[in-house]
Amino acid sequence: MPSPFVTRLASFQHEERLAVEDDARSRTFAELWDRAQRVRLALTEGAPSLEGRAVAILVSPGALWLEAFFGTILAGGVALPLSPLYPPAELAWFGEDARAAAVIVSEDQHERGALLCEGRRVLFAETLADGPRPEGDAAPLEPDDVALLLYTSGTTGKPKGAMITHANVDVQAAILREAWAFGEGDRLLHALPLHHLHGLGISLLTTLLAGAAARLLPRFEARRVWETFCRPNPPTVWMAVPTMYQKLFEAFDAADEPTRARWASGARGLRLATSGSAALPVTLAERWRAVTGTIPLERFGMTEIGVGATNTLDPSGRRSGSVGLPPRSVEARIVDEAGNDLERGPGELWIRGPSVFKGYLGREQATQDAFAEGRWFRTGDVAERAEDGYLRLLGRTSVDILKSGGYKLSALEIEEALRENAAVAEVAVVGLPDEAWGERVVAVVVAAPGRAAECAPEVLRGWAKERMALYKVPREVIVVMSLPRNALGKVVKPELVKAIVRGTVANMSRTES
Ligand code: MLC
Ligand code: AMP
Repeated sequence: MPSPFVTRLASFQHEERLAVEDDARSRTFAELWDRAQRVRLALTEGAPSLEGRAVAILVSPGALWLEAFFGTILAGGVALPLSPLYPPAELAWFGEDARAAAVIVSEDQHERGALLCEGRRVLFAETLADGPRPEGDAAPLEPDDVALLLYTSGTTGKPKGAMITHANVDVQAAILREAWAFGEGDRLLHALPLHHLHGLGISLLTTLLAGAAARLLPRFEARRVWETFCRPNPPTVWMAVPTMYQKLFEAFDAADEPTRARWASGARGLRLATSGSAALPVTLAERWRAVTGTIPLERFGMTEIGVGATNTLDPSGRRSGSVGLPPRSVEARIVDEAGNDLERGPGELWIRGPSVFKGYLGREQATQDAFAEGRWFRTGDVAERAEDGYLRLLGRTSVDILKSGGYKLSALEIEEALRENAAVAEVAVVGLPDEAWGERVVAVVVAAPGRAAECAPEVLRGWAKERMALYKVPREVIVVMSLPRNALGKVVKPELVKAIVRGTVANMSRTES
């Protein structure tokens, strides 16, 4: 059976409708298909297929990004989208872990990607589609072939590459197209990063595989988003993480009255505004209602499972503080620690369905551990179910998984990186509740003898910025004499969080960024 993802994309290949536009370029579906075919030839150099080899994509968001992405897919490659927010060494690590055979890079990212590019074929996004068009339509592909690799942080060490298949991509788009009534007339305003499922699968591919158009902004900027709501031919759909709503309201509050009235009127033109990746505070939902008349549609998802629950498209069925019901063909269970079903919970949420991923690349044990019998995926989220089935998320089973601005972060991964600094004798990374970011990453550090100066917040943050994605860098560093540990020597993180909130962490010097 051919790839349903490619078949769906191919069905739009003669459409002269707009598919994507950015600040510099626009492409119809026909142009996008034609250029992706040329990228395919550039990548395969005439071979029938890349045979599942990974292609790293380090390209700024826009039409060129999509050409590189679809070209990789049509070539039978596995797309590995990478973020320009990563420092060079981490980019290189992803390339190695995924065994990327080639890198597609945009000129503005070339310097950052130099280490990643070393020893690999390098193709420039700007000229990649300039060559001839190949014979035939695509490499031979099966539904179960891997289409993309999305790296996600877990409770152990380094991030893991989640393998998402052609069938996963296609069915996820179909489920959301149906649940959210996407049609060819829709126009998505897009400002999410493209190396995660929210920005790539849930918003961009759902839109394009519905035959609808996307406008990609180079980055999220609150004023720009409001203004884009108001332009001629305005967007019909907006998808965001809660922190974006927070930042939209900060800009709104800072604007003068006529501007606010104009922005509000633009936002009321959207037929759908969604929120996901982290809990949407009720206060933000209510502010959006005050401006537009409805609360955003909140839904729950995860890299490994796609969308696991969604509120209704009909605003009257939406419930603030709840993530709604599993969409068509997705099943949810709430279980206790022994894996027994609980009617209402709270307990761990398990998900099963056709959008659930294939496994973690090269990590068989982690893949096995992630699933319970019957291919139920253990989300690690704690949920409870209302009488009518609506799900509410209460937190995570692990204190070491944090969510900041919608990014999932591993406290252990950040600790490991900080421990490489010889001035850091001990470190515990925790998430503190934060109105704007959901959780704020805080590193509590014991300095090595005589090296406290190197652990001063701005010094340590500066050091960390060279080594981890900017959004992983602790926003706050607290230097203490010792960390609270239990009898087994394990840091008691809940105690630590409470002590920080109360301001009673012993002997500390504390500075915020
Ligand atoms: C930026 N910074 C962050 C951060 N984003 N720090 C912590 N957490 C974050 N999420 C840092 C910057 O590096 C900078 O550091 C400082 O904060 C100020 O940056 P900013 O300009 O105010 O932030 P901005 O660039 O506007 O970014 C905010 C944001 C971004 C909300 C737009 O975080 C974002 O795009 N989040 C989306 C994450 C996402 O897509 N998650 C989906 C995962 S998939 P300094 O030191 O320079 O001051 C998933 C499945 C599902 O979860 O269901 O959706
Ligand atoms: P990621 O691994 O980056 O895909 O993040 C997935 C995690 O984001 C989930 O396991 C949840 O913890 C969290 N998440 C996603 N959507 C929501 C939501 N609407 N409310 C609360 N948490 C969410």
